[in-house]
Amino acid sequence: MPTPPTPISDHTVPWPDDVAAGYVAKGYWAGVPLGTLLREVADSHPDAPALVDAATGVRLTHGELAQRADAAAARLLDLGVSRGHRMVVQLGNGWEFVVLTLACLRAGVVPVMALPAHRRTELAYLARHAEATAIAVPDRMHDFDHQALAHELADDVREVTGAPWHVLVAGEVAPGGVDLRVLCGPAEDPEADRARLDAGASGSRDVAVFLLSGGTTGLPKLIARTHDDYAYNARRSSEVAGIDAGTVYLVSLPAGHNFPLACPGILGTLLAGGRVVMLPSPEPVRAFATIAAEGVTHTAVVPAVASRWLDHAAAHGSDQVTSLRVLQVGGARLADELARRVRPVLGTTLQQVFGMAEGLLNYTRLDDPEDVVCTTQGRPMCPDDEVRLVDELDRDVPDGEPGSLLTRGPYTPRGYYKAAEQNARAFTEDGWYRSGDICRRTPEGNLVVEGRDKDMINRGGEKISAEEVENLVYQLPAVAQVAAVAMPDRELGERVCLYVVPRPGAAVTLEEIRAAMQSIGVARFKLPEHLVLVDELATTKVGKIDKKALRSDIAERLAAASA
Ligand code: OOB
Repeated sequence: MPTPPTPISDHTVPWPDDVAAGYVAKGYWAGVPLGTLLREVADSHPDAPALVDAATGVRLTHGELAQRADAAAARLLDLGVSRGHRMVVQLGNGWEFVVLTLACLRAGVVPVMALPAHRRTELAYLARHAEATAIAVPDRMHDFDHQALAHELADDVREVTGAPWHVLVAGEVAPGGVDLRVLCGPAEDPEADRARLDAGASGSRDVAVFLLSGGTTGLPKLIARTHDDYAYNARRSSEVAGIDAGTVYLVSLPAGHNFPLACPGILGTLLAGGRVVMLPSPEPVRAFATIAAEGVTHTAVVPAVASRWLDHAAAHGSDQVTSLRVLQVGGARLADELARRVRPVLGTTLQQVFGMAEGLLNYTRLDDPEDVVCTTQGRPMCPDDEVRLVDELDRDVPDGEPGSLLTRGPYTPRGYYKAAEQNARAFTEDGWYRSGDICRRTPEGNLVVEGRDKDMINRGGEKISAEEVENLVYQLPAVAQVAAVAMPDRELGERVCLYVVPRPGAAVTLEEIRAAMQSIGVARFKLPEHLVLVDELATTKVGKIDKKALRSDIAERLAAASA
């Protein structure tokens, strides 16, 4: 049986022992792997509905879901994909995503949560960096042949792992692939599967999933979330969002994002015995129809989607969404004016969520005064979340002043996976994560996100590293110098704007840059949407490109153009 070259624990940064002991003593870390916790829920509610795939009509009870997850886990073991192995998961929002994720948690296979938008550059990097031995993809999605790309990665990945590369496909399976729907199909011998998986269960301190960082560096970093910390993340989020066995939670954001996966998302809802409804996109007509048909009580969206839903309800009424009790909005700053429309227009309670795949989650509480809900991004969910707001020299700023947010806590790992160099910058020596968000604390202790000091572009909740885009654009011979900056946008909050200094005598257009990036194969949301050609780029006193100046320059140009 092939063994991946490196055990995950060789490259993770654990919490210090005394700190970990404190988290156990306080009950945050339950000492039970997520797969086992989910299995136990199914034992207590076997006949309760657990999963609905709104696109295909597939419906599973908690008992059926748990049995299928165990069966799929056992089939993975039979394939040679086993505890400690890594699998890139790039699936749409269908039932297979849930069964496979649970199967991985049961088998101790660590899913690397890729996004459907990722292309060759991102997938090859993730698979190599994680030393993955398997990938799960749809056959095609949005006219892209994911299956073909998954096979094309084989040589690239095997160069690193030296192990077979398994391509699991949801849909029409080409030769050489494994049929994911068969793998995730009904169990043949549930008791035997269960005994086998219980016997080989993960340790609770083992890594359960790899999440992707929003990213400020050239390549995305992997965040190793352990069973203990991620189970707490999901369970405590459920409490704060009012999730219980009667909850019907709609997933319409990409399911591999931390927000719909575990804040409380899929895992938090299943752990509470509730029902998860999977929908491929948050487009309002289908989303509203699904909310009405399934009696959805909770869902999570980004501000750009909230805005579309508000417009849709304002135009067509809110009769279809009367079951919706909590609308969580996060991933990017929600404008106060939009927030104030949620209750009157949709008739539902707004919960703002300021979170990060690295850990820390802030929520407004369901019983907070309307003013707090509409003008703040909430407060940490755990009493032992530590948050500091600091100046450039890491000194705490006075209360009420904006500062850069640093955090530690029971579900915020102390470092990225296999990234010693970045860790030295992104974490302080005593383990605080530098989120790069500039926040202010209100007198009641809520946080208001006022900006950021990290080089990232937040396009409607999709995080784009400026450095990653710049590295790609530097591959064009006509480009002498490039800077990627956020430009303000009504619909998405921000979009990618490029400032380029062309080489003498060379010309370059936005279309050429986009075409070049697409031919390399990168996620579409990273493509620049505006180009400004300049003779030189302003620099700061220390000789770095002055991004702040560029951000105000593009904002001024746009304002002048629309005046
Ligand atoms: C969520 O996670 P990521 O990892 O995609 O992005 C984290 C970053 C934060 O550092 C912050 O810059 C921004 O996204 N952000 C917000 C925000 N929520 C996230 N900025 C302003 N207001 C908010 N409410 O985006 C994420 C993870 C879990 C739950 C919700 C969102």
